Amino acid sequence: MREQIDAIKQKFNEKLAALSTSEELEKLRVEVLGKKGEFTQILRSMGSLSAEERPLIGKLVNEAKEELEEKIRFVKESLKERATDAKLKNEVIDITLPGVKSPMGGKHPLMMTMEKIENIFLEMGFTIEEGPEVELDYYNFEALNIPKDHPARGEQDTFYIDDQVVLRTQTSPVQIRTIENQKPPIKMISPGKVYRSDDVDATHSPIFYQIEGLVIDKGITFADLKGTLDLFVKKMFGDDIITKFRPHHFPFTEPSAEMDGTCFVCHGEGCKVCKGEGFMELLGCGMVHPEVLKKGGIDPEVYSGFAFGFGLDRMTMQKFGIDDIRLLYESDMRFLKQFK
Ligand code: 2U9
Repeated sequence: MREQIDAIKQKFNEKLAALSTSEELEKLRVEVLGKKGEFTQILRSMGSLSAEERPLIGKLVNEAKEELEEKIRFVKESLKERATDAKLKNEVIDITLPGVKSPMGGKHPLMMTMEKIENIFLEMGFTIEEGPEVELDYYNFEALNIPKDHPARGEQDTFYIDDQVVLRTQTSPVQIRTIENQKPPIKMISPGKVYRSDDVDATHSPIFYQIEGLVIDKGITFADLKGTLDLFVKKMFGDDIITKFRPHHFPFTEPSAEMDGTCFVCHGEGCKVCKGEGFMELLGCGMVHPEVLKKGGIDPEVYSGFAFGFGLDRMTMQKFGIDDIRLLYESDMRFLKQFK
C-alpha cells in the first residue's frame, strides 16, 4: 500500500510538471483527489488491511493528499498569474489608436424648450409644481368649474379609466392641488404630459406637453397678467416681440383671453408660419374664476389671480419651425440629431 501511495505521488508530480493550463490541473486533481480519485480508491480498500496497519496507511494517505492539494493550490496560483501576464502582453493597447467614440446624446427639443421656459419663470420668482397624470375627475374638471354635463368635457376628448378617474387633459389639476395645500401668495407653473384622445395628425398627438401657470395674491389684476406674459414672451422669443390679447372664454377664468405675439419668423410682415397674419397665437389666459377660487377654499373677495396655459409642443414647433408634431415623438435620429 505504501508503494502504491508513492507511485501515485510520483505520477502526480510528473503530470503536474507537464501541464500548462488550469483545465489540465483540474483534471489531474479530480483524477487523484476526486470522489472516484486514486486516493479515494485506496481509502475504500483499507478494509482489507489489518487493524494496526489501517491508521498508518490512513495517516499516510491524508498526508499525501494534503501535500498534493498544497501543490495544486500553488500551481493554480502561478497558472493564473501566467494567464494574466499573457493577457497583458497580448492586450497591448495602442494608445495612438483613435478612441471609440460613444455617441453623445443630446437634449430633446421639447426638453430644451421646457427648461428655457422653466428658467424664465424661476427667474420671475415662480415655483415649479408637478402632480399625478392619472387624475381624479374632480381635479381635472369639477374643481375647474367644468361640471359633469359641461360641453368643455366633450371638447377635450378624455381618456376615462372609470367614471371617477381620467388621464389628465391639462395640468390645471396641479394648480388646484397647490391651492388646497398652499395659502396665497401663490406663483407657480405646472409643466407636464397631458392626454387627449385626438386622432394623430401633423398638429395633434394623444400625448403632448403643456405648461400652465397661476398667480394668486391680494390685488392681482389683468395688468399683472399682461405684464407677466408679455415679459415671458420677450424673454422666450426676443424683445422685439409685441403681444396682443383677444377676448376668449374658458370655464375656469373670467375674463379670458388668447394672447398673440408678432411672428418671430417674419416679425409681423406675414409669412407661411403665421399664415400671413404677422401674429401667431401663443397661449390662453385669464383671471381665475371666483368659483374656482371658492372651490379651492380661497375667498375671491380678498384674493384674485390670473392663470395661463399653452401647449409646449406647439411652442417648440413655433420656435424651431417644425411643421409636424409626430417628429417630436417618433425618435427618428435624423430629426433629433439636429438639436445637439
Ligand atoms: C386654475 C385656474 C385657472 C389655466 C389656463 C388656459 C388658459 C389655456 C390651453 C392652452 C393650450 C390648453 O393645451 S391647450 O390646449 N389652456 O389656454 N389654461 S387659463 O387656467 C387655470 C388653471 C388652474 C386653478
